[in-house]
Amino acid sequence: MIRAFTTLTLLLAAVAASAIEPPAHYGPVPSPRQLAWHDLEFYGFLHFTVNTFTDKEWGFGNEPEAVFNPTAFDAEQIVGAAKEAGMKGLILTCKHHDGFCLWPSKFTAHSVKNSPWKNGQGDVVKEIADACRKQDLKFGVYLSPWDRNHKDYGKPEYITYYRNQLRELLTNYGPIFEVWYDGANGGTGYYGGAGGKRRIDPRTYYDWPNTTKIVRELQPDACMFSDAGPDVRWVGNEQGTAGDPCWSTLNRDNYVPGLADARRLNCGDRPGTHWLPAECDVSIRPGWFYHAGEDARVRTPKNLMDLYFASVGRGASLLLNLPPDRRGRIHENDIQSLREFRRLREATFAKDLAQGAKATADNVRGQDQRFAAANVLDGKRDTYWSTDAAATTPEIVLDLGKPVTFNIVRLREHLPLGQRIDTFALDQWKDGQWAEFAKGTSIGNCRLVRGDVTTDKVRLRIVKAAACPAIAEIGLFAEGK
Ligand code: FUL
Repeated sequence: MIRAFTTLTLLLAAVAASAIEPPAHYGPVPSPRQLAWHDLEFYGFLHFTVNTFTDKEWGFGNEPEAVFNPTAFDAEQIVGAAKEAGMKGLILTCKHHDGFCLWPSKFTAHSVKNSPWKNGQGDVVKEIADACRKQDLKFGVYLSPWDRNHKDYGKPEYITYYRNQLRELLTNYGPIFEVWYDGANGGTGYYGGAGGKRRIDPRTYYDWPNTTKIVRELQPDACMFSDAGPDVRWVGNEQGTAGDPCWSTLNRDNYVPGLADARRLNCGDRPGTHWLPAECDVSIRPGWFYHAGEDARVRTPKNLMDLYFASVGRGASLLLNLPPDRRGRIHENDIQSLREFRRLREATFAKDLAQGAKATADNVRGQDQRFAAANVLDGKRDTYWSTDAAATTPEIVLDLGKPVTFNIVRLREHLPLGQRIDTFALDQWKDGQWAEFAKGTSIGNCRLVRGDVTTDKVRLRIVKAAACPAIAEIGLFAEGK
């Protein structure tokens, strides 16, 4: 009898537990490829072409192939510098606006194959892609839609050329994590010797939907970047700073590559029609390409740290450009700054001071352990604290057990359920009562909040949310020195 009763109780409990569904998602949600991209957070750009040797930022398109001749090209050194900096991937300018190709494309003579470098036998794309694979970095490609060298730029034939080149890059160099479409286009150029100015309509000329299909077919896991995505959006400036707020959602249909409303891209749209997170592209030097005259103008580690807070810390990613020099290596000054930047990040984030705290919430979804408050402390992004559907302004307290000093709070939402929280506040327990020390808007993938605090209890209050929260992480850190 007792056994039957126990079995029945267990059965009922199991039924009740399984009846607690995870919250329904809110608004647009990330695709699996976007989720994988969100994990990267920090990766690099390599701007390298004839400009490196002509001291220009935008080549005209008439540069002789002979100018491309790095004296000591070393892909392992370039990739090693990125790896040592803690970058998770590298995107190479396989072809910039000048049209010179860093790989021996079958479709043009304007490439490394007609340069003196390695007697025309070299392939920069292959060497960088191979070194990335060897050093466990992801590899991405930049193929400028604007081509100031090609005779057909502005005509339909050029679109065929562009797609042929994209196919080469997407089939011959292994897995690609990101394809980067630059919005700059149309203007003066060499254009096969014809010269003059060519204007295109960025809304129609490139026929992006059909190019998207090619990328999806050849590299289904690759994210495509442009002013309008479709997977990752431009942040609207080249200073490395996302807006505050910076929503990961956008009314995408209002945009095409090359026709951007920079101010809106900086902040995103809420709720937005698409999941389209922002990427902050910025160079470690004033220019995108290497100029010896800028050797003393490399960003300082402290400045890079500020950029990290203004990009990754606002839910975007940081795409930091490292320009290889005329040797074909990353310059010593850049390496020094990157090393120190890495050291500062590690000194800051290696130790989560919230570890060991006790988390309690005023509401836990269905009282189910799967949605427990403690999930915010387990270091996993796929577990989260959530509440009953009606509890959209709950609070969660971390009891640290003793006074702890920190000046950074890291928050993460569980992205597969969408960006749910509009506004939050953070309180500390002080003199026998709660005192607010910070508040903010969007959270998304990551929100870094700065504020000097010493306390034994921290509270996160959800002030406004479109749906009950799903918080994956609350971390406390002390900025490294
Ligand atoms: C811009 C280009 O015009 C720059 O040269 C650089 O490549 C930067 C990343 O994007 O639009």
